[in-house]
Amino acid sequence: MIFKMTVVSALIAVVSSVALADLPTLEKKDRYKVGFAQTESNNPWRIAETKSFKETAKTCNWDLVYTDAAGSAAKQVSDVDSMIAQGVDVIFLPPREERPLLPAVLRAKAQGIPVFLVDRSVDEKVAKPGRDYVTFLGSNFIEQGQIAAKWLIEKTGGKGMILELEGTTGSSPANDRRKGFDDEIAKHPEMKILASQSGDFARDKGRKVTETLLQTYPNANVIYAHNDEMAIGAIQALEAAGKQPGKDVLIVSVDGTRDALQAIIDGKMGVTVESSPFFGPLACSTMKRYANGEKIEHWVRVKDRVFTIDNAAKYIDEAY
Ligand code: GYE
Repeated sequence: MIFKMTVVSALIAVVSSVALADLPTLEKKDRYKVGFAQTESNNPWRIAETKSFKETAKTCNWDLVYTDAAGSAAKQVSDVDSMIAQGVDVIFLPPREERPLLPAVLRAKAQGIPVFLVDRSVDEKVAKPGRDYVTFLGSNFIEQGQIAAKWLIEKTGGKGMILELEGTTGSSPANDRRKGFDDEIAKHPEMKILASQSGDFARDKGRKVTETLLQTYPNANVIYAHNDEMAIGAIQALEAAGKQPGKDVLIVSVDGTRDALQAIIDGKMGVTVESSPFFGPLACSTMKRYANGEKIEHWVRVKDRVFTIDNAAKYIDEAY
C-alpha cells in the first residue's frame, strides 16, 4: 500500500511538471508519419486491430511505424521512446497497463507529438485527456461488464456460483470489466463470485487458471471471462474435466471473436459483449479532425453490440 502510494505520488509529480504546457497541435498535411505501438500479437483481437491500422495506413496516407511490445509494458515504453526519436507526427497507443506507460506519454507530449490512446486507457486520476494526451478512442468497459452481468442475472434468475477470469492485471479493460460486472452481481444475494484471477487475456492462461480453480471450486456453474480468448480456454478446461460448457457451466464473455460466436452457435457459450478492434478508420478521422483544429471530445466512444444465440449466426461471417 505504502509502495503503491509512493508510485502514484511520483507519477503525479512527473505529470504536474509537464501538465502546464498546452497539448501539441498537428499540422495539416497530405502524408503523416504515424506510430502505432501494439501491446502484443498473441490473440485474434490484437491481430485484427493491427490489420485495421495497416489497412488504414494505405487509405489515410500514413507512413506507419509499427511496433509490437510482445506483452511487455517495459518494451512498449521503449517502443514509444523510439517513435519519439524517429520524429513521428502522432502516436496511437494502447497502453498495456494503466500506469507504466504514463511517463512515455508525457515525453511524447514534451517533444510536441500528440498522443491518442486507443482501445486501452491510462489512470485518469494521474493523466488527463485534453491535457496530457488528446483523447481516448474506445469502448465503455464498465458498461460491458454490466451488460454481461445483466444477461447472466436474467438467464439464471439471480443465482450462480461464479469464477471470474480477469484480463491483464493493471489494464483498464480488466479493471473496468471487473467493476461493471462485480457491482451488478453484488446486488444479488444468491450470486457469489467464488474466485477472481488473472488469465492475462490469453487463451492458454485462461485454460490453466480454470483448470486449477475447478479443482478448488467444483461447485462453480458460471464463468465470466474478461475476453473471449480466456473464455475459449475455459471451455477447453471444462471439457477436459468432463463438464459440459453451456449446460453445467454457463460462460459469459467480452469481445466478439469468430471462435466465440461459433461457441455460442454450438451452445457452449451464452453471451459475448462486443468490443470492436477495428480502430483504423476512427483513428484516421479523429486525427484529421484534430489537424483541422477541431476540439476533440475527451472520449471518442465506440458503441458495442451484444452477441447471443439470437444473432451469432448472422454476424459470424464478419467476425475475426
Ligand atoms: O478485449 C482483449 C485484448 O484492450 C479492449 O485487449 C482491449 C482488450 C480486448 O487483449 O481481447
